Amino acid sequence: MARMTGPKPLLEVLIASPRGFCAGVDRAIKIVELAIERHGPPVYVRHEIVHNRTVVDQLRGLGAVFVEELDEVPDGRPVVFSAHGVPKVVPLAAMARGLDFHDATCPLVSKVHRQAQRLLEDDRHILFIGHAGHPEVIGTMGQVPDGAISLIETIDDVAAFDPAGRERLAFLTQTTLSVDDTAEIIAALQARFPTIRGPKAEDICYATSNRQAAVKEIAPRCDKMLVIGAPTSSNSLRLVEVAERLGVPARLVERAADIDWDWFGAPRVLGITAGASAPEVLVAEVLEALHQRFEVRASEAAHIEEKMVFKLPRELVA
Ligand code: 10D
Ligand code: SF4
Repeated sequence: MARMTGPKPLLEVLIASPRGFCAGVDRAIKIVELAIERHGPPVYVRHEIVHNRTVVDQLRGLGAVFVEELDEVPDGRPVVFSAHGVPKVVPLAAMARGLDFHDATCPLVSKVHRQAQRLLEDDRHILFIGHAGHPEVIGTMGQVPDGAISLIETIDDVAAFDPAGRERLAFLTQTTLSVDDTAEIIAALQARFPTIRGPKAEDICYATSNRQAAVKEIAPRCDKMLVIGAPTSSNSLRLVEVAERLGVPARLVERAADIDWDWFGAPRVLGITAGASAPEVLVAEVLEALHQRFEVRASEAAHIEEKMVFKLPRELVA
């Protein structure tokens, strides 16, 4: 859309609440900051601490060095494991090398890791519902030996799964999935394997489901929606899907500069939300870009309350 010279068009903006940082992301970022205070820079971080470039750049400015594998961490330097979790071999390798490590795995991801361990001890084969290649999936599947767990991405995978005589089955899920898609996959699993065991409380975390519920609540009032988050961020991508399935054209933007104004056009009501790894400063930046082109009337909508806070690792607060 070309910039206006006359009076700016009116734009009502509904800002979803909750949006943005969850308790696990808050904790992971604090762990990196505290590790830098404690050890001095550089502190290595295995994988992006959370999937957001602004967060990563800020921590890099404080002295964090981001790497993908433990091999890239020099001897004698501390390393932080990202919020998405790591396969069991990673802390073992760090210990073998005598590295100081801090685990920023979200406690809700660690809970799934413990469930996987218990199911293994109970001699059950695990069907893990998640997206191939995602670090959380690699981390959780890496809690048990290769043959003890199978990845299920779609309903077709449920039909194609060959139990090969295994009767003792159980399922677990990635924490950041689509609530609706996952319910369908679980229903298909239960229909095909009536004795399959599931988690007591579902593994999709409170932050993922609340952010999706807030989008569902505001979408019927919106003509378009912007989701602030990275293309690598599973929970952010799911928010775009939720809006689009409700018939609201939605786009993922990392920051204001990514907004495609031709696509944006001139909606009457715009919804805005942010993934669990997107800082509030990016929401403010997007609002500022809208103010430059529109007469914006912004208000918060949905109002699902969140009070979750996670404790920091003892070694960093003692
Ligand atoms: O891709 P994602 O949604 O799993 O991660 P992101 O870093 O965007 O958000 C935080 C979620 C975590 C660490 C998974 F639980
Ligand atoms: Fe933890 Fe959920 Fe946040 Fe992931 S999205 S870090 S599981 S609270």
